[in-house]
Amino acid sequence: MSTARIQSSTASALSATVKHHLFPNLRPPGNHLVSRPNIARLRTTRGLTVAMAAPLEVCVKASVTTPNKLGDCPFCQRVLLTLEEKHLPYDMKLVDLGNKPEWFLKISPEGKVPVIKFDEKWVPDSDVITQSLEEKFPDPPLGTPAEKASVGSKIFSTFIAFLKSKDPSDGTEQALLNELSALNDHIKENGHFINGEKISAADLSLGPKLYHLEIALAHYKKWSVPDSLPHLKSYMKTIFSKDSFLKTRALPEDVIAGWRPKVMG
Ligand SMILES: N[C@@H](CCC(=O)N[C@@H](CS)C(=O)NCC(=O)O)C(=O)O
Repeated sequence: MSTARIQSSTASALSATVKHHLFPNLRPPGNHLVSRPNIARLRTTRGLTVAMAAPLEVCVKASVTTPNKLGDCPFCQRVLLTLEEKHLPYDMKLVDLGNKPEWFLKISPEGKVPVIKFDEKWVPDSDVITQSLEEKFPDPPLGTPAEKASVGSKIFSTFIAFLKSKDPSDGTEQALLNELSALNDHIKENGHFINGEKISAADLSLGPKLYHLEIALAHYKKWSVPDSLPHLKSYMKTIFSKDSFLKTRALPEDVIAGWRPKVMG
């Protein structure tokens, strides 16, 4: 890896690397599943040479409201959250989905984000990407046990149906409330997160979707999660205030702009 490339890595990449260096129990990225370890050497300003993971390149949606900001794709945030929670350095490439550049369509023929580069190959789809990250970089483990992996999985589709609905008596609000209520009960019984005390992949998938739900329904429907679901409310607050979430969340104005076509449609 060239010095220029190392210098182009983000501050977040460096700080994540330093975390690895300071906490040796956090295994550095790269294990037997990685054919070419993603490791480089970095000479720090103090003259120390430390092992540094080469940042993983990841293409994500760009903001439509503010230049050089991350956009409102919940699948991209899911991948970024996974990278953050695993303390992996990454190099984010913002893609204007309204005017997709040629280089992007070459690596993502379907024109979708997120895509990530593993071993010189670009891989799409947040399900596939997060699963691969778990296999390649198992520490800290983020897997959700199979029996809990689908908790909350109908929330996004019921949220979209309610958001698009123009008929208050079509049952879409109740369908969403039923799903939210089931999640509230699950959190009440299981702990702070879907799999108990520790955050896991299911939370990292659901968190960005709940963030979209909160912003879009407040804006377009003047609707908010009822006080009768306190465990869900505190679950959302806990996830939304995590450093990893604050660092990777979309701007509320982008979330609002992103859902406008669906609401108007
Ligand atoms: N199943 C995919 C969905 C990805 C997806 O739908 N991404 C949207 C942005 S949120 C996209 O790239 N859309 C293409 C476009 O808007 O042209 C995943 O989980 O990664």
